[in-house]
Amino acid sequence: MSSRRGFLQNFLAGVGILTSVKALSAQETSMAHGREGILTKRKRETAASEHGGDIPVPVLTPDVPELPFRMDGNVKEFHLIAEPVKQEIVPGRVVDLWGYNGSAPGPTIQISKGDRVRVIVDNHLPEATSMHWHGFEVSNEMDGSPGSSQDPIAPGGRFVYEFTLNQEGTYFYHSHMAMQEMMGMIGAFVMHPKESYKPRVDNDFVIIMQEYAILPNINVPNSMNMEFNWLTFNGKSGPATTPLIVRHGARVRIRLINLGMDHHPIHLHGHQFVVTGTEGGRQPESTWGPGNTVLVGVAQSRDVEFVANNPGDWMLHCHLPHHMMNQMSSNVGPISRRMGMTMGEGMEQGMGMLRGGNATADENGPSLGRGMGVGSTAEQAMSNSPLSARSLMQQHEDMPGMQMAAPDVSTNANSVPGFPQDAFMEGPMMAMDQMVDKPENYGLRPGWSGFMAGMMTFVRVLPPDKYDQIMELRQKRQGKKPSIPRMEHNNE
Ligand SMILES: [Cu+2]
Repeated sequence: MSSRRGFLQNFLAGVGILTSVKALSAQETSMAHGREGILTKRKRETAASEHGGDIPVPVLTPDVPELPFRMDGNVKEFHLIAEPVKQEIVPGRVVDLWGYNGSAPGPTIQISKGDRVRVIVDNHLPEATSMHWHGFEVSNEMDGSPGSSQDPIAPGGRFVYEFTLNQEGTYFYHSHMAMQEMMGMIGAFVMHPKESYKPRVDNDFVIIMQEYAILPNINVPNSMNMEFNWLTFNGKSGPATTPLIVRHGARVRIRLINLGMDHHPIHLHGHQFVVTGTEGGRQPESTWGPGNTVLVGVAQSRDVEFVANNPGDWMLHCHLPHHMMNQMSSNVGPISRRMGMTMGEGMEQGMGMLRGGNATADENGPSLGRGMGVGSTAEQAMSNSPLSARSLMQQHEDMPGMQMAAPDVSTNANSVPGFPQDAFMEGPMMAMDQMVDKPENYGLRPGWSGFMAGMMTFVRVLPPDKYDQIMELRQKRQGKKPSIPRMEHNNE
C-alpha cells in the first residue's frame, strides 16, 4: 500500500470513519484477556502493518473542518478563501467574523515533513489581506509579509504560495493584517514527522484559542477593544465546545495555539502532562517536566502529552477567571431601553488607568476596560448590580431550550455586599444540555452545561464500552451530515 494511501486512511480515521472498526477488534481481544497493555501494543502493530510504517495519527480539530487537498504531480495543493463568516459561538449567538472557507478559525491543514505544498489564497474580503506562514522556514517571497515580501492581496485578488516544508510541529497560518487577526483570521497548520514520535500517541487534538469583544445586541467584534467577553476554543465557547473523547489508557497529545491579545494558562484536571513541543517544533525529552497548567502566550503553540489513566469527565480550560465566562459584560438591559452611561470614556480609562474614583464606582465601572470609545454604547451605571431572580427567569422564558432551574441563592442575598457573583452567570439557570446535545456529550451529568463557559471543554477519559458507544453515535451522525472533508480530489 502506498504511503499516500496510508496517509489518506489516517486522515479518514482521524475524522472517525475508520477508527472504530480497527481499534475495536484489537480492543475487544485485549479486554477479553483483561490486559490493557496489549491493547496499545496491538493497536500500534495494526497501525504499522496497515499503513506500511509507523505513520503518526492525524490530528483532530473539534468543531473545525479539515482542509482537503488535491495532488498535482508531487505537490499537495490546498485552497484557502479569506472571507466573512457567520459563526455560531454558542446556540443562538451568531456573530460576524472573518475567517477562511466559512470557518473561524480556518480549516486545519496537515502535511508531512518533506512535502511540496501549494496553497492558493483567494481574497473575498472587502479590503486587502495577507497570509503569513507563522514559523515556516520558507523563502522570503513566500513569507506573506505585506509590503515587504509581497504586495498585499487585493480584494478579489489571489496569491499562490508554494514551498517545500522540512519542519515538524504545530504551526499556523494567519492574516498579517493586525486587526484582521482579531476578526478570527487564523488556522492550524500541522507538520507531521515521517515516523511518529516515541512514545506514540493514540489521539492528537488541536485547540485554537481566540477572543472577541462583542457587546450584546451587536454581531461584529470590536477589534480595538482590549476587554474580551467571548472566549473560544476552536470557534466555540463552552458549553458548545466539543469534548475530546479518549479511551482509558490512551496516550494523548493536545496542541494548543494562541493568537489574540491575551495569554492563556490552560489547565487540565485529573492528570499531569508534559510539554513536548512549542511553536518551534518538538522539544527534547530531557526538557519534559510534569505540570497540569501550561501558559500559551500570544503567537505561541504548546504541545502537551499525557497518559489518560484517570477515568472521568475532566475539565480542560483557560484558568483566567474572565476567560471562563460567556458574554461577560455589565448589566446591559438599558442599552435597548434608554440612554445610560457612555462606555469607552477614552484611552486612559479604556486601558484601566484610573485618574479618579475606584474601579467599580459609578463613574468608572461600566466604562473601565471597554476600549477607546470605538463602538461604545450605553449601559447601566452599575457593573454587577443586584438582580431579581424572578425577572431573570422571565427573560429566559423567551429562550427555548434553556433549562431554567431556579438559582440557588439565600433569601437575604441582595443584602450581602458583592452579591451576585456567579449566581446568574453559571449554574442551573444557564444550563442548556439539550441545546448543545451531541454524541460527544452523551452521558455527561445532567445540568453539566450550566457550568461550562468561555474557554472550557472536557477531556472525557472513558472505559471501553462508553468510548465505543460514543464512537458509534458519532459515526451515525456523520452518516447523516456531510461534515466529512472531501477527499475525492486526492489522486491515488
Ligand atoms: Cu485565557
